[in-house]
Amino acid sequence: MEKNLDNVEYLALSGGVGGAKLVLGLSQILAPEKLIVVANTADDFKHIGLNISPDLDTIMYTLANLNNSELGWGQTKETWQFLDALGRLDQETWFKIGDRDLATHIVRTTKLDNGETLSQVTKELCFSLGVKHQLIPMTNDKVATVVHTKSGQSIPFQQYFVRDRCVPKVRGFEFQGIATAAPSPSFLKSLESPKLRLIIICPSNPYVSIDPILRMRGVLDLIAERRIPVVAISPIISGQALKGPAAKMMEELGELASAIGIAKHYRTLYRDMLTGFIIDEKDRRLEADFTEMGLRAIATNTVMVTLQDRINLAQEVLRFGSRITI
Ligand code: FO1
Repeated sequence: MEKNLDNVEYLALSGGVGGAKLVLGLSQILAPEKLIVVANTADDFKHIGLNISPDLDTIMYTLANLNNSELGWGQTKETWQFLDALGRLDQETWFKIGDRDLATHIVRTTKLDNGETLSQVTKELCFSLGVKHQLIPMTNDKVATVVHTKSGQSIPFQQYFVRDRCVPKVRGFEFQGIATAAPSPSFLKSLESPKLRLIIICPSNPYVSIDPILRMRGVLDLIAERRIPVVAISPIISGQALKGPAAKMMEELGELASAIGIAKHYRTLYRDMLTGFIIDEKDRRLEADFTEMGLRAIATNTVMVTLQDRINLAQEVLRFGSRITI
């Protein structure tokens, strides 16, 4: 844990797998009261009667040391008896819910049905699993990503992502409910906290993981008012996403599939919000292009294979953030 007792907070905005890796690194060097993690919930959906929150769960399992490192999602030491039984009952099994993971969805669904908010439920689940750092859903309201494809279809996100394996070519995204969704109270509190020192945009998919968080009512204005550094880490290395469809989406949307393309995306949508950008050392030659854009960028290893890689990147992010003056 960080030794100095500075009264500061760090806010990390994250999607699932890639973001969770950096969040784990941050959690190793920041005390629980100093790190607030806000997760995308636009991937959430109702499936076979259950409320599923994939990004919240991926981060929660990662912080609880329960995540399935092979799959990237779900729990470790998972078994699939429930899914097999579901198949025998002629139900859809494209979305794989493991036996251990099932418990989480049942508890969440029951508590939500009993009138608790997603924030409350997440806090209770985290407490039960021994997660000390603050994990918060971006909103307690329903926001649902719909993928508009080039063939004219509109597909709910998980069907596009899991069932259709991201094969359909994308034309754009819609976040149903975003116009009326309120950021969750703890998210707002964190954005307004005088202790907030740095906002970290995790190496998550900008289109479907980070955009929903930033596009909720008031979020961008609150960030602008704070005048604190906002540092993003590129999820694209040498034109490729380490995991997931970000690079494919960029090509299909006619954007440059590179770290520069990611920065341009954030710049176009969010004006001057971004103050610093971290790229992988393999993209070091792009540093000059960032300078030309008027954006401070540093290159470092962003491929997080080991726990030490996650901690090193987290340290680099905090160091870089502390050097940026607004
Ligand atoms: N991703 C898959 O690719 N296939 C699955 O069957 C699958 C099941 C699943 C179950 C629970 C959960 O919390 C996540 C799950 N994911 C699965 C991951 C998830 O749907 C995506 O990675 C995210 O929505 C994208 O961030």
